[in-house]
Amino acid sequence: IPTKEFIEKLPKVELHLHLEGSLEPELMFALAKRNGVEIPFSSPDEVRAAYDFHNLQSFLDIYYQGANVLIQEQDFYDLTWAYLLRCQADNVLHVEVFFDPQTHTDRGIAFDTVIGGIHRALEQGRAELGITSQLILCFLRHLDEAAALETLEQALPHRDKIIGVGLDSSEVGHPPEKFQRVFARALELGFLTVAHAGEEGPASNIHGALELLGVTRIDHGVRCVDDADLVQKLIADRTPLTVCPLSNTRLKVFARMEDHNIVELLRQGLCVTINSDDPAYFGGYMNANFLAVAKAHPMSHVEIAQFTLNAVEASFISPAEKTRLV
Ligand code: ES4
Ligand code: ZN
Repeated sequence: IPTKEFIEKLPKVELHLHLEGSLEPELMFALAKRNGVEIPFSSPDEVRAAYDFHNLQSFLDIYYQGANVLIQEQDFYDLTWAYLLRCQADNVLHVEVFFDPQTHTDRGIAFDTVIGGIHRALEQGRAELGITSQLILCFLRHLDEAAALETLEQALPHRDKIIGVGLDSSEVGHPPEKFQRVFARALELGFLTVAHAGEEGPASNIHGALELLGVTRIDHGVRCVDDADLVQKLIADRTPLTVCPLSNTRLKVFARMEDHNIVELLRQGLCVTINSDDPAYFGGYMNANFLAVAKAHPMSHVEIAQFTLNAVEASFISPAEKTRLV
């Protein structure tokens, strides 16, 4: 049985991480003070105590509230840099990270401020830590498609910094078909596409994301098991699923890690990967997610390493760059 040391030393690639979800309570407090933003907590521990979620929406409400402390370009830099240092600690060599511009532009923060700080930290991570990265812009699916189209327009001056677009926030009630036009436009512009699907929503959202949004990767996707034909198609096409184990147990997608289907999906031949989603809110970065899965599901060393091989296969890096990682 693989040891903690094996998991810690295993090279890793993270493909499902919301930068706003890496905001640790300590940094939230420091930024609230620096920016004069009121937060309804008196200590970082009090913030942590409030992280008791019963579903996706109860988390999202607190996650959007936490993001209110991010105001200046330096704040977005500090957030991203802190995440990259955690990547270094967990032996994560490459990351493809999400950001939610609408969470900030809707509060009057300029798109340029958000991406400026994030990009500066990612470049420093490449130069000083040797961590390569890509940036994925996510549209908030609880907002309308016109707002997503407007956000895509704001991204165009930064086309060179963004590899793709994604879809996140409340899945139930906001299916992929709502965003068909904005994804078609993004594809025309040469962006890759991904979408959260089959996290809390039905397997039909996975099908919809693939057929209507042209996605090359599914974020979460664990509810694919409700549709046997879909599972066969995902296996045949090697469609990657970016699964987030601690997120899924914290948000009650699965009651216990022992009930999680990730290892079963791996053994069926799906291209499943392990990711941390919103690590500051769900209790762990990459190593913690690997360890939680390995503890609940005895696996061989080869099976655990397969999660990394799958992530390299699923990543948006060039074939030449992939050889650096494997
Ligand atoms: C998210 Cl776990 C999750 N699901 C959907 N949208 C999100 N945004 C941030 N975390
Ligand atoms: Zn997510």
